[in-house]
Amino acid sequence: CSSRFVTELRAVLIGRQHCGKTSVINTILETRTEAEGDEDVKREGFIDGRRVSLVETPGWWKTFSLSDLSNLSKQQLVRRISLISPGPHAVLIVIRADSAFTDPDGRFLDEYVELLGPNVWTHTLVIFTRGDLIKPEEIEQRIQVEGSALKRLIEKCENKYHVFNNSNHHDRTQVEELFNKIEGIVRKNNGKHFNIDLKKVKEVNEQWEETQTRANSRKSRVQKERPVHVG
Ligand SMILES: Nc1nc2c(ncn2[C@@H]2O[C@H](COP(=O)(O)OP(=O)(O)O)[C@@H](O)[C@H]2O)c(=O)[nH]1
Ligand SMILES: [Mg+2]
Repeated sequence: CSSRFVTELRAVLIGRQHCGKTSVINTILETRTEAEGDEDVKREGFIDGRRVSLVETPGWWKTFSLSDLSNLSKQQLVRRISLISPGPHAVLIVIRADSAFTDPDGRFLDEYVELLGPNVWTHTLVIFTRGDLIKPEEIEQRIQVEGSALKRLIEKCENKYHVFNNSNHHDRTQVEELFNKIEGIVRKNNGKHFNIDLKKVKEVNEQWEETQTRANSRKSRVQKERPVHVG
């Protein structure tokens, strides 16, 4: 296809816990990983002869409010995004098709996504998971509801969204269609990825290392101070 601007496609997935981020990566890469550890957050594969790198960012619980977003979760987000240096071509916002998207959900998501930078919205696309549990026209109708948080989100993403069914992970058409939409994002941005603010990443990494060092020295102090029982 003549619109192949880049030889490698990099994307990050953002969304609350259990919205289906890992499942989307599994469907795209035809894998079955369930691990949640840090070692599995970046995964790579080849699609249609092109390298694809995907990073899963930390999720949050439905009941989270903006004030719960600790500095630690912000650090984790930025650290994980930095795995996809020099920056993602697409930011995939994952939400469940079978549950309501409320005003607080929208406000939280806006703030979270904008931690990456105010210009991020030209790279975003919404993936609705659990497409198997709803009728396709239902999503269309919900997106059209005037003044709704969902309509606002989709508009911010310049009407780019895709409905996914991870329970039918053999359906490659849905993956091809998703990549056509991601291609659209790449074209619109003239092949340029979203620039990670490297200064911010460096700051976050330094803070992270400081926290780790402090935690480690606390741990070894506690171990030293623990009385040793002999016999
Ligand atoms: N029926 C159905 N279940 C899904 C779909 N996508 C994800 N799930 C289920 O939702 C749960 C959470 O998915 P997971 O990918 O672990 O979410 P994550 O926490 O965002 O990584 C798992 O039990 C998945 O099997 C889908 O498209 N259809
Ligand atoms: Mg996951």
